[in-house]
Amino acid sequence: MPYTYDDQNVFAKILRGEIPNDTVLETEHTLAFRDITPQAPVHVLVIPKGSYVTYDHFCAEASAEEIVDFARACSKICSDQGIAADASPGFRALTNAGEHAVQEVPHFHMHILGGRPLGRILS
Ligand code: D5M
Repeated sequence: MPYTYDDQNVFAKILRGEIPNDTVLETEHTLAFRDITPQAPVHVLVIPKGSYVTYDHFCAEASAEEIVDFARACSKICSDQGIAADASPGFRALTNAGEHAVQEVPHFHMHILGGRPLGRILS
């Protein structure tokens, strides 16, 4: 199934500066901001600036430069937020893709959560 990007989604509006956000990191290809309904003391959403719907869409079509920029941004956020696994009890990074995962916002985003025990999620 082709990926169809809806440029009216809330993260597209954030990227265009149409609605505010609580930015924690911005790079050439990536923006990270605090989730509006945080599920943990640290809950950051990391998004590519490009128009990708899901993780698999991003990995299939983004350039290597975009992918490395995104991955390094995730790592830096963990360090900056004090949840990197080498210096703390760690974090969770997860992404919801599509209907079965109940993806609410159709612009690829990685949730980074930490600052409390997070339990098990695989079911
Ligand atoms: O998660 C989508 C996430 O996006 C959810 O945790 C709320 C968050 N959200 C929605 N609108 C905003 C704004 N305006 N700022 C910050 N965070 C927001 P999903 O994985 O798609 O279910």
